[in-house]
Amino acid sequence: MRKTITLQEFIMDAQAEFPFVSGQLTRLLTDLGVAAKIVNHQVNRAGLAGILGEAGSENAHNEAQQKLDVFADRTFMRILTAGKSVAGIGSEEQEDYILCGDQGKSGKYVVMIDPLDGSSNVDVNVSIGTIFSILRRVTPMGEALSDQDFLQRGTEQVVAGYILYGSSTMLVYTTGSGVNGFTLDPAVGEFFLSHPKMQFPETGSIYSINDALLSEANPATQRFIAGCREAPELGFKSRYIGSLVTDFHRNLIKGGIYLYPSTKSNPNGKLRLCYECAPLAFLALQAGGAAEDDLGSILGKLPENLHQRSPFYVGSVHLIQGLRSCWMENQ
Ligand code: AHM
Ligand code: MG
Repeated sequence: MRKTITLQEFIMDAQAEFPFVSGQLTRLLTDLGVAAKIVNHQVNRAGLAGILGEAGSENAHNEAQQKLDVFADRTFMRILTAGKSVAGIGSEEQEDYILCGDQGKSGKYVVMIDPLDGSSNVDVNVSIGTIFSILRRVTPMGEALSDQDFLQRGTEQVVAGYILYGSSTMLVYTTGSGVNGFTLDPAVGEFFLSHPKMQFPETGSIYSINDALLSEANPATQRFIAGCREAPELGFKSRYIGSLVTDFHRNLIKGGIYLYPSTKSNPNGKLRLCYECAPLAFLALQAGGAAEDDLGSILGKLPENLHQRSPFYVGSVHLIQGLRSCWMENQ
């Protein structure tokens, strides 16, 4: 019988390979797994919130009922700040970054997080996700954190991952040596390794884009999508859920490309560099895929502010190369 490996065992085994590490990262990854289970529980009963909530305003613990994205944000904040290994957190839900403990003077790591991505899909029961990125602090321990701890290039990520609240709940992450996926068994409340060493197929037949943006999108994107459509022999399919984690995860397994382009009215696209693009780009590269913005590498991009937006193209390497050729033709 195949041995099942839990997320916790996997994290501990990885730490054992590096006996010099302090264990703070292990603790942090474990905390993310715990927070994921709590948020998952709440996501699963989202449809009942209006039925089971007291007059829609209070839950069973006499706490005000929160929108799910606020709930997710607070849950990750609470668990990560309690863990001692995190010095600061940047969240898509918060205007400014949060310093943990004493001005973020201790704790080796900084977490960037989109607590509930695609939350407009909650009301219609469509899969949603959490995206996270872990950076090493650059300010010396003992000093208060500053902007530069949060505004780091994607290449500096120590860990990137996502949680997909779908027909199954999965946690997928990389520490820079491959990508592994874990599926939550709701009966035992444990994540089990289900997708070891995930790899983007080199090519694929899926393109994912919000079609309504196309007439406004940059010419390279228009040309690439026209190429997919005008060659039926290539068998392209359009698949767009509008929930980034879900679209990314499907393309990772089946092969495909996701595009959120620059447009005339939004030259920086929509997605956030630190919480969405950089972590998924790091995962993509670790899984043998590719990720770019309009100009090329997205991981080398130094964020100027916490909530900076960026055009984003991610997926199978051949498809990203195809898109790049369309950019070249435009020059
Ligand atoms: P959010 O962080 O406000 O949820 O927005 C991000 C989401 C992504 O999950 C998704 O891919 C994209 O926005 C969809 O945008 P659009 O509706 O413009 O296609
Ligand atoms: Mg988001």
